[in-house]
Amino acid sequence: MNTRFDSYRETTPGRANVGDSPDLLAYYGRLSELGAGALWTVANKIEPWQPVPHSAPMIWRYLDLREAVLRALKLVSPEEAGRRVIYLANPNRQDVAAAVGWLYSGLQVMAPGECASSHRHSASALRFIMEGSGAFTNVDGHKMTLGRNDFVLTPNGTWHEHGVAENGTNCIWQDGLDIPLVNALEAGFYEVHPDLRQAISYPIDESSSMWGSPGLRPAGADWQRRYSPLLKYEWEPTYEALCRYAAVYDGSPFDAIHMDYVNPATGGPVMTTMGASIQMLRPGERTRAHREVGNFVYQCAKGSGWSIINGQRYDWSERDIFVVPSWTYHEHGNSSQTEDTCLFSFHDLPAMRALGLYRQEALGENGGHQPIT
Ligand code: 1HN
Repeated sequence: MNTRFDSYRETTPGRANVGDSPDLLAYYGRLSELGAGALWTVANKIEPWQPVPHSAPMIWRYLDLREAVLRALKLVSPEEAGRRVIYLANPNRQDVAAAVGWLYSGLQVMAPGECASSHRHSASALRFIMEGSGAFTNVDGHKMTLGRNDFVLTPNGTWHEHGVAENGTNCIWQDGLDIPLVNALEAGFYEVHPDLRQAISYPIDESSSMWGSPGLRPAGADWQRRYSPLLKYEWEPTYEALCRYAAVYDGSPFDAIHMDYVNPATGGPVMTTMGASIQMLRPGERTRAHREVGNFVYQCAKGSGWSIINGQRYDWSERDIFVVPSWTYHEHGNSSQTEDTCLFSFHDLPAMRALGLYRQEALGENGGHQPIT
């Protein structure tokens, strides 16, 4: 047993600063027998001055990962595996299968004619389509066709199944889930659909037709659920929105031309725990460094660039995925002088905001910290 209890001592007034003594050690032993402990032995550890992320900043380069992901096509079937996914393992978060913070991410691969079984769970999920044609997903009977850089939701509690049409090609998409968070909260349920398949209950792509026109919503539509009625955000209008924004504004000094995917019924985030954003850096553009209470998984959707995360440079190009842990300074740059670059990201900001935990801070001009709100 570790008999040193004073290893977290701090001298700042207001912090725990109790040295060990034979009497105290005997006392801690007695407390331990009672299933109790003295707060001052752990207080400085469990109340850090600021967030201490356990996750490492990481990059997964598609050039390396793609071939390994495609190999899974021959090694396991969707029937055997349930879902044929290669997950992104942060070395410091292996125990909870998180890519960063309490967020999971993986690359799912399916061949033409394959379909994974329908299921639902307490975790919320999203997908960003990386390559291939003919992919589809069916969410509670809303079947959607999926193309490159489309962003699609499978909110918690919805039945969902994915597949690729017979006349399609091998498809790879990024999955993002809050499953580590839901598990940390000990709130997760999982069910396989009794028929393994679900019916198509609406016209194909009906949610886009109904809710996907910018600035317009169906008059009188009553949407009471806690997730977006728009389930698919297509790339063409998304990219067009970025270009139109970039034509009239400089954008954020920290995130350039930055837009959130939103629930068109509320203007709020697409789901309760996870949100998603898209940002554009114009040719040669470089952002200022800031940090936020929140965890981010980025995928380069177009072009190439670099990010400096906690002082280290990570170069990325199309389809590379990288993560920025909570309260970690980061800045992004476009490495091209002629082409724009776009970063898709998903994050836990809706959870942070709902819990009143969100903050951000800019890196000051002379290395100091300059709070911003
Ligand atoms: C899930 O439901 C899917 O539906 C993919 O394709 C990955 C990882 C953990 C838990 C559920 C899917 C998942 C997942």
